[in-house]
Amino acid sequence: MTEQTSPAYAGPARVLSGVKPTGDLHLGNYLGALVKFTRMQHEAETFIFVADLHAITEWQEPAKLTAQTREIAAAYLAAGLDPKIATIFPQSAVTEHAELAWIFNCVARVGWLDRMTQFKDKSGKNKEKASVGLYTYPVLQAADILLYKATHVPVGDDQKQHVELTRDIAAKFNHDFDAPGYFPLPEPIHQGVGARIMSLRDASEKMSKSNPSDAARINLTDDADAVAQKIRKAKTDALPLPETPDELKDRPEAQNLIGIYAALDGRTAAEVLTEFAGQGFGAFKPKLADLAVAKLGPVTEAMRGFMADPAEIDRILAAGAERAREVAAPTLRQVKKLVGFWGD
Ligand code: AQP
Repeated sequence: MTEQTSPAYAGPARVLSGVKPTGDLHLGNYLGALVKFTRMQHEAETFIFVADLHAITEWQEPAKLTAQTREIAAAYLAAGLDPKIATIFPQSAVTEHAELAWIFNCVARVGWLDRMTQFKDKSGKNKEKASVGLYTYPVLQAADILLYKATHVPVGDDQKQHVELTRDIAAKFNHDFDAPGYFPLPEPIHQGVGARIMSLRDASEKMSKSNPSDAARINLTDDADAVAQKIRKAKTDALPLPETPDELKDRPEAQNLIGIYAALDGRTAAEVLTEFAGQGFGAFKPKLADLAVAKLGPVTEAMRGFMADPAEIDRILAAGAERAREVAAPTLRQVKKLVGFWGD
C-alpha cells in the first residue's frame, strides 16, 4: 500500500469503500470492487459499507431496498470479507455520514461539482429532473471516506474523480478551519485489471446494474447457463485475436473480453493473448465462459447460503454499524468543534 500524501496527517492506514444496493451485483462490481476489498482487509483496518444513502439518489422501491441491502452484504461475505476483520455496515445506520455531508456541502464549491462526469452521465439529457442528491452524491462520498479518516479507497475507474474531489474537500477543510493534517488526503486504489469492465452489448459503456438490458452484464446471481449464454452472445468483431494488447486498441469489445479473462484468471492481457493469439471468438468465448463459471460459481453459491439466513446478515450489519459508530462519532464531534458549533 502506498503512503498517503497528506504530509501532516499522522493517523493509521485505513481502507473504506462501499457498493450501492441498487440491483444485482455484476462482474464489474466483483472485479472492480469486491475482490479488492477482500484483499485489502488483510493490509489495513477496513470499513466496507452498503451505500443505501447513495442508492436513493435514484428511485428505489422501499421493500426492495431492504432486500438489496442484505444481498450486497451477502455478496461481501461470499467474496471473502470477514466480519471479524473488516467492519461491514449499512451507511444509513451511522447517521454521522449525513451530518458530515452537510458540513462538506458548505465546504465544496459548485464549480467542483459541475465538473463531475458521473452526474452528467447519470442525469443524461434530463438534468432538471435529477434529484439534488444525485448532484451532491460526491460530497456524501467525501463524508463517507473522511468520517473514518480513510487513507485508501479501492474503487473502479469510474469513481476516481470522486476520490480526487474528496482530497480537495479535505484540503480545503484543513485549511479553512486551521487544522493542518486533520483529514488525510485519501488515495484511490483503482489500477489494474478489472478496474473498468464494459457492457457485453456495447463496449463504450461500463457494465452497470442500472443498464436496462440484463444481457449487458453478468450478475453474481446468474447460474452457469446464463453466464455461458451471455458470453456467447457478447458483441464481438469477426477478426482473430492478435498477439499484443496494443493491437486491441481499436477493438473495444475484444479488449473488454480479454480484460475480463485476464482479471478472472489473475493474469495480464498480454499473457492471455499469448495463449489465444490467432484464434477467433468461436474458440475463445467457450473458454471464457468456463473460466467465468469456475470463478463465479462458488461465489454465487456462497451468496445463496448467506441469503438463506437473513437474521445472521442482520446481526453482522448491526454489529458492524456499532463498530463504525465508535470511529465516526468522535470524528464528527471534533469536526463540529472545529466548525464552531455550540456544544461540548
Ligand atoms: N463496470 C465496472 N468495472 C469496474 N468496477 C466497477 N464498479 C462499478 N461498475 C464497474 C465499481 O463497483 C463499486 C460499486 O459501485 P456502486 O454500485 O456503488 O456504483 P456504480 O459505480 O454506479 O455501479 P453500477 O453498477 O454502475 O450501479 P448503478 O448502475 O446503480 O449506478 C465501485 O467501486 C465502482 O467503481
